[in-house]
Amino acid sequence: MPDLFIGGAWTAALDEGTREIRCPADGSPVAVVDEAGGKDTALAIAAARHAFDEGSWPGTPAAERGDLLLRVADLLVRDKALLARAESLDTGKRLVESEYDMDDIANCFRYFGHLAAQVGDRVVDTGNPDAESRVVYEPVGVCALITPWNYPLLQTAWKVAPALAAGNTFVLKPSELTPHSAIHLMRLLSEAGLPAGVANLILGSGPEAGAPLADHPDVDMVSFTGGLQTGRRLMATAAGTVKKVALELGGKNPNIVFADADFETAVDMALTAVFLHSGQVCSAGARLLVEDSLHDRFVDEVVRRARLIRLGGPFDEQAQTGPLISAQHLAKVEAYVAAGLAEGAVLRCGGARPSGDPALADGYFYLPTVLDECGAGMSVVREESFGPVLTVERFTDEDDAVRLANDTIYGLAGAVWTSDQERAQRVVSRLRIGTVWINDYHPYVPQAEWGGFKQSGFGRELGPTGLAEYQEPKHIWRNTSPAPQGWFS
Ligand code: TXE
Repeated sequence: MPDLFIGGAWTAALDEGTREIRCPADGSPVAVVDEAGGKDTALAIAAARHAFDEGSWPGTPAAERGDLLLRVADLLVRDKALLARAESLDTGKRLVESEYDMDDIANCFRYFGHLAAQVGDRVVDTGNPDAESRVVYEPVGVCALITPWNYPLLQTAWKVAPALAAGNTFVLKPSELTPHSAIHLMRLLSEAGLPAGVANLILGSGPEAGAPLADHPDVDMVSFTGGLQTGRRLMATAAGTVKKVALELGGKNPNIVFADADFETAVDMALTAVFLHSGQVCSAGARLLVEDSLHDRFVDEVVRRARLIRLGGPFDEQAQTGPLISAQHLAKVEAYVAAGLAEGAVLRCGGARPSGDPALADGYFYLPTVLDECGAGMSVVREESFGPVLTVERFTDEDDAVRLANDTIYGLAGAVWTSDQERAQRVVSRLRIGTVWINDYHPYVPQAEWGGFKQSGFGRELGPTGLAEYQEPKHIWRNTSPAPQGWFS
């Protein structure tokens, strides 16, 4: 069966292009999927435009749209095992992590399903007895949703669920490396009763299948999660037609540990912060900032435990984390570590591909790596390596910690570890980042906004603002006693 989904029909690429997907954990073939080009993307945009301009979905009562999302949530739960397996084969991620993701994805659909019905008109008090004024929230139109490979269906759900809740139609372009959960989502949306043309799926490379989405005059909005360079390019392209743009471009997230932090928990979570999913997490705590007096003891323990982390494929139940997504990405991570060492960082552990375990030989594995004595000027500190690489910097006091934490072009997430709650609040209020954890790392809920300050992007996903991204407010004024004003008489 073909893999592109356009106007409610499964279709192959016009030029018959295909791509082979291989599992990053061992290189084994997963499937061959259709690979769209620009002409396929144009067809998908036309289908979404038609469904928006002529179809019933934008005018469907919000509560009914919400009910459909709740049905999708139930279908996601029903197909959790199948979806988790597909996602693990595409990403190499441990099956158990994919299973957690599927629960989060169903919750995301459930959250926006309920929220859809709660957003009503806003009556404005004008102080004028002869006027009624209200603001209604309409869908933006045709949305291009471009998503990455690290949390394929999760990132997709954060866009698809609010876009549908608000009454939009869309063209989804997932990462060319991880298409399978998106394909299955299209099936579930149809099964739940979504009208043809509302959801369209294009598979293919960014430059070929994705770029036309930012350019096309019939697309009203682009929501993108991915790398900074691609985000900059998309934003520049979208300017040509003044599209609405939302960007989530990753981070270089500080994990700040004061000497009075709970040692055991802070060490444990410093590992989770950076090594979860081998660092391929936009909010990864890749910059460890440790108070000087705690530095040696803390880093020794982090290094001791990092050496014990077991790597393995999706179905290895002993594995604690998996491979990187591709050979190209592995090479990028290696280059960052090499640059860090050349610039004076001290390698405490890792810094190499694993050797000696035949089960890892054909995958894109990289050992958990700790680089100590790093400085803010190093490229491995400033740029997103997006791998299992922890850089360590020391700080002297609160001001120094805040200065180092904010010394980055990014501003997505970060954490503060201290037993002094007043200090925690002071530091949090000075951090220029979108999500801050106090004595924790990584939790998020669909009810709370997610997104970045500075070059981590703009716009928010999740929470009420995550729905508002996909709405256009329209002010309607009604003069209840029309009469000439005589301004020009
Ligand atoms: O991302 P790209 P890549 C960061 C991370 C990583 C780097 C590059 O640092 O090493 O980005 O990863 C589509 N027009 N993040 O190359 O290229 C592409 O097909 C339209 C952070 O994988 O940004 C895919 O669907 N679309 C991040 C999506 O953009 C284009 C998650 C993301 O790919 C396009 C992933 C174009 N011209 C990587 N070029 C996060 N924020 O979580 C590419 N794409």
